[in-house]
Amino acid sequence: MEKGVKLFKTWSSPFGIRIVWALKVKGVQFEQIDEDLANKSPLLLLYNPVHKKIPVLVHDGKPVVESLVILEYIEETWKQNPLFPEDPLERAAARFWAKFGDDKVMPSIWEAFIKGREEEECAFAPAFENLKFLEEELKGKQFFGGERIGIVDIAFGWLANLVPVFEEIHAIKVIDEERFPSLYAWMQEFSRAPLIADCWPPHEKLVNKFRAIRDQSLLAAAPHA
Ligand SMILES: N[C@@H](CCC(=O)N[C@@H](CS)C(=O)NCC(=O)O)C(=O)O
Repeated sequence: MEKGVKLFKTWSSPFGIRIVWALKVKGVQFEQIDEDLANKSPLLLLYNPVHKKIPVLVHDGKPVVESLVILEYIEETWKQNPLFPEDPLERAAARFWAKFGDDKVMPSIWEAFIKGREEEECAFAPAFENLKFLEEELKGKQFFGGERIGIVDIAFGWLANLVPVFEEIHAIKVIDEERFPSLYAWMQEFSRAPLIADCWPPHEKLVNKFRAIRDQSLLAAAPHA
């Protein structure tokens, strides 16, 4: 059996970077394999035949897929530096917020980013409704996890990482200091935390990548003459 920990990811994936952050917080050594999703490797297809997506964590030759599931696996396998709270009710709440992020917050922001027009805030109205819940949840706390980074911070890390990219491309403010003061402060704290900042993808490279994705999508949606 192949020993060790391997992570199949891409340099820019918000799902992949969650796993990098969690392994770093736990202090687990791992090998990173950056996939080209236009030409997926035979190993990725072997390890994730159902979804054929990254991230995939391979531990001692056995794959674990789906980023939120991988985070749970990491927590159960490496007990040091816990990411989840101890209390069962608080653990349930953490799982709820992480799922809310992927089910509601992410699609609403992505939809507005891809389809909304530049400098047009109203495209983000459904996203603002979702972000209000996060603002409430964070009120009075440094991190979702309290005084230290926990599972919900890691699950929402993409907000801190990608929203500034989307804001630059759209020339608007989505997580505005006045509208979302707690979320805004959290974004600064989270992105500055050393373990997190160490593996932050370059902002300009992300802007170029996501601008190209948006341009391509707008072109495909445009009515043909
Ligand atoms: N729900 C999945 C989503 C993973 C995902 O969408 N990965 C993208 C990259 S960001 C992917 O591998 N896409 C390849 C494809 O759709 O063919 C998770 O949380 O792991």
